[in-house]
Parts: sequence; structure tokens; C-alpha cells
Amino acid sequence: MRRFIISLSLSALFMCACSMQTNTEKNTPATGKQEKTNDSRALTFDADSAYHFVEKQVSFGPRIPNTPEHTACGDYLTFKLKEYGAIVTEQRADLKAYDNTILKARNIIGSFLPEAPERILLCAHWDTRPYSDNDPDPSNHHQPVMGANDGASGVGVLLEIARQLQKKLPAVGVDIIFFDAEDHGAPYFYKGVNNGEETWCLGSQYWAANPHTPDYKAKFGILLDMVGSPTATFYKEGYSMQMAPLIVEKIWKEAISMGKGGLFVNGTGGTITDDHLFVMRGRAFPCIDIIDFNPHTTGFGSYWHTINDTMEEIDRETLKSVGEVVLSVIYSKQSSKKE
Ligand code: AHN
Ligand code: ZN
Repeated sequence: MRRFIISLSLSALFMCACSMQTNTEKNTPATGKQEKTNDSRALTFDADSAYHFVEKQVSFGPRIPNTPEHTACGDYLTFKLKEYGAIVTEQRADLKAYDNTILKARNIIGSFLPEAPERILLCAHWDTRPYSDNDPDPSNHHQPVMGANDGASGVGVLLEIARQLQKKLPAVGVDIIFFDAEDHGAPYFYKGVNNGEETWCLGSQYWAANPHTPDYKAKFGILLDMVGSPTATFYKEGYSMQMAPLIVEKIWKEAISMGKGGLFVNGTGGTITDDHLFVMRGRAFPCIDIIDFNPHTTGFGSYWHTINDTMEEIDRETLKSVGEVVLSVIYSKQSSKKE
């Protein structure tokens, strides 16, 4: 496990040398659907809806770049964001994997209130790992991960948030980014030389160097990673605490005040190389990681990078708690207050 927890790297250099070709398409759906409303209907994060979005992604099969399943799922995610009234930017790039394979990667970005100067970034990775290289049975190490939790759960929560945003626009602009090629990091069995932590999070590294709007900045960002397990615990992640402590404290305080202190634990967890790290290094705004990692037990859950990361690892209550906390942060008056 320890090899997955990277202590603070001295290297501030992460500029993605892996982009060979890029192509950005913007789609502009009718925005008439997006009407600001002043009514005070309580926003309700629908756990069944979020669960369905997770199940739907899993139904495509593993979402590994350069496969038809990946293409089909990417098309679905783009369609859903447009359906919920977001302005969608598809950022396509050819990214070089640890073994020099070119990954046809696709970051999918949905913007609500695209003109609003004050913005919140919500993100999750949508690709899945080609190797179950943490499975207890070594004969499974070359099998793909299904990624119900590791991938689909964060995206499922964010699709449900998108559905809610369409019903009632918040006071701030919101960008939802589904990052690609997060989970294609070098497996332990690869014998070639590789760049270690930089083999992970290729989509977010690309976006951080090439944001979808010039000089993109958000007030803060929230990354959701493995937010569906019935046994989840969310400790305060190490890089988030080092680089975005005020946002961590604000979100955990909100979660605990909502009675979710069993899930959002008031304690420090692992220091984890994840998309939020590259967002912060590249764009210089705070971005925290809500990630299932228990420093007192097994670190990542026992399903992590195994063939058991299936729908059995998804609990509606966990999805709902995370969704409610994120919605509450987006709609709280504090979101528009200067800090
Ligand atoms: C590493 O294993 C280097 N980072 C964990 C990030 C991750 C992988 N999140 C999901 N899968
Ligand atoms: Zn993973």
C-alpha cells in the first residue's frame, strides 16, 4: 500500500510532455432551459438516481481508453451533461501512457452559468484501470477493474448534482469535469523505466496545462474518488490539508454539522496522488479530494484495484451523503463570500 502513497514531491515540474495532438469541441445546447429560480424548494439529492448513473456506467463494461466501451460511456456522459443544460466542452488529446501507448483521451466538461466569474470546480475520473493489480489472486492482476466505485461512483454523484443544478441554478458558476486516463498508472509488474506518479492522472495533467477556458480559475475545487462504498470513510487527505486546508475544514465542518461525522472523519488520512494534486499544481487554486482511504485499517478499501470493485461496492446511502454535502457547499451563502 505504501507505494501508492506518495509523500510530498519536491518536483514542481509536471508539465505534460505527453500531449501530441489535441482537439477541443464546444457544444452549445439551448440554455433557455436554465432559468434562475428564487423558489426555496429544498434540493433533494436522489440516491436512486445517482445509483442508476453508476450502474449505467458499469453496464458499458470497463472504461479503458482506446476501447469501444470507453467511447460508448464517454458519449453517454456527454449526452447526460447536455441533457441537464450544461455547456459541454469535450477536450480530446492523445496522451502517452507509461509504456508509450497513445491513449485517445477525452476530458468531458460541463459548465453551468458559464459567464459567472466566481466558479466552483467539481471533478471525478471516468476511466477505469486496465489491471486488477491489487487483487489477492495474482492470476487476476491482468484483468480490468470494473470500477463501480473507482471511477463510476464519483461521476454518478456529479451527474445527479448536474440534474439538481438544472432545477435550481446556484449563485456561483459550476464546472463539472470528468477526467480521463487517471487510472492508467504503471502497474507494479511493468519492468520498464517510468515516471512514477506522473503516469497517473494523465487527463487532469493535460487539462491543468490546457484548461478549457484561458487562465481558468475556480474559487475552489472538489474531487470525488471512490465515494460509494458501504464501508467508506473520508479522512482529510494529506495534499488537500497541505495545500487547501481552509476548504477541507469548511467541507468537513459542513458534513459534521449535517450529522455525517461517521463518514467524514475528523482526522488526517493518506497523502494520495490524485487529480486534485495536478489541478492545484497547474492552476494554483485549492482543490480537495474526498476519497475513501482509512489510515487505521487497510488504506484503500479491500475492493481497490481488484476484480471485486463491482456494484456490490455501491451503497446508495454513501452516494447520498456525499452528494448532499457537496450540494450544501455549492448552495451555501458562504460560497459567494470572499474568504
Ligand atoms: C495512486 O495509486 C498513485 N494514486 C491513487 C489514485 C487513485 C487510483 N484513485 C483511484 N485510483
Ligand atoms: Zn484506481
